[in-house]
Amino acid sequence: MAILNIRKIGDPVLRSKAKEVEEVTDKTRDLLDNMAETMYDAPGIGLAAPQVGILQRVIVVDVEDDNGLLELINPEIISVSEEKAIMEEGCLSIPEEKGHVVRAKKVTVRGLNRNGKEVIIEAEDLLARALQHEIDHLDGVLFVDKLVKVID
Ligand code: GNR
Ligand code: NI
Repeated sequence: MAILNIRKIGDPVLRSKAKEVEEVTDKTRDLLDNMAETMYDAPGIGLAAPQVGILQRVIVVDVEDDNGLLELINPEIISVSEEKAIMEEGCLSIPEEKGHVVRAKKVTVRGLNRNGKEVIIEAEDLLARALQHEIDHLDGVLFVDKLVKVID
């Protein structure tokens, strides 16, 4: 395993669209392992492959709930709640910056696990937040694109 270099804002890879993984292979599983190690080392609650310079649709998330480490390949949001939530976000690729973002409170995500098997994740609150944040990274979208003003 290896800790990968996390790309920072200004690096064009963070603004590029990641490609679908056509076949889940040992290389995909190596990437997942290295991404998880990098996320835990950072530490962070999620990481998307473009953040380590790899334009593939691969994410890892661990919000320290019962799901433990979630590894998703080609993740897609297949439904979102009408109910929204506002939360302060940060991003390992944008150190020092934090800001409030409005997102769906609940999402359903479909993707492939490390064995290439389809999985469906029903998520709310912090897990839903992290999944939406990571899936945005796959499309070159960063939380700073979505900031809202709050009156504190
Ligand atoms: O570690 C992270 N924390 C976080 C907090 C609120 C909303 C989203 C996140 S994701 C972030 C790690 C990261 O940058 N993933 O892309
Ligand atoms: Ni991020």
